[in-house]
Amino acid sequence: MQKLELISFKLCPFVQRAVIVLRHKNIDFDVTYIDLQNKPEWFLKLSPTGRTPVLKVGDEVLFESAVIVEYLDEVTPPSLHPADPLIKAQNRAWMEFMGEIQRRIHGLYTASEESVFEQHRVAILGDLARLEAVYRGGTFFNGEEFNLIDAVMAPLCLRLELLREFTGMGLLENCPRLQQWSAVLLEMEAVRLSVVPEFPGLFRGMIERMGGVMAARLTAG
Ligand SMILES: N[C@@H](CCC(=O)N[C@@H](CS)C(=O)NCC(=O)O)C(=O)O
Repeated sequence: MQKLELISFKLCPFVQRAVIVLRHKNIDFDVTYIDLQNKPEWFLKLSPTGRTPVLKVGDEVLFESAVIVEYLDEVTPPSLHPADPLIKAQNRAWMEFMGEIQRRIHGLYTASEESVFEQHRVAILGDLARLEAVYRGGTFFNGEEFNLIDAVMAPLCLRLELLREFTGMGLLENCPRLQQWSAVLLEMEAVRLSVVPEFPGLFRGMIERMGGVMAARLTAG
């Protein structure tokens, strides 16, 4: 396989998707961290969107985390997708949906007004309830095997868990099946090793720096 280099930002949930797949499939890769507040010139030349993740495959460039994880999965069979085309397509649709939830969670950190914060919170609760309703109830989303959709869910679970720890806000409170799924995912080695060890502190620091409604809810510690 060609040499892989992942361009990462330590707090990025979309990068984390790719790292989980890389780790789960034992794929060799190099990682280069950048600061998104201060994007290097070389990164802006490489990335059409100016966003992480970017995966360099030899001299070629891939961007968009969904495309990156699908590529990684395809070049390292067996696939982490379910074989049935309809279930696979449905999984992809829910993976997109998870990206939407992630964007709303970002909206929670950045909201500086209670009303905006509340709008995001209610929307997230609605989205999570929809996901709870379609969850088939095995160890993982499709049953007993870890699939790509589980890799995409894990970064969300990590953030929801840290928000619960740091602010007491339990967004999964009414979703027992998602809670169980989240606990399984967060225990997996590929997930634990998909962020830097100092991630919880960095995450808390990011919320503090935003200085919004979420920052005001951080409990001491
Ligand atoms: N749809 C993109 C989203 C990536 C994304 O939003 N990355 C964020 C960091 S988590 C970013 O690079 N933000 C910097 C910017 O938008 O300027 C993907 O799935 O890769």
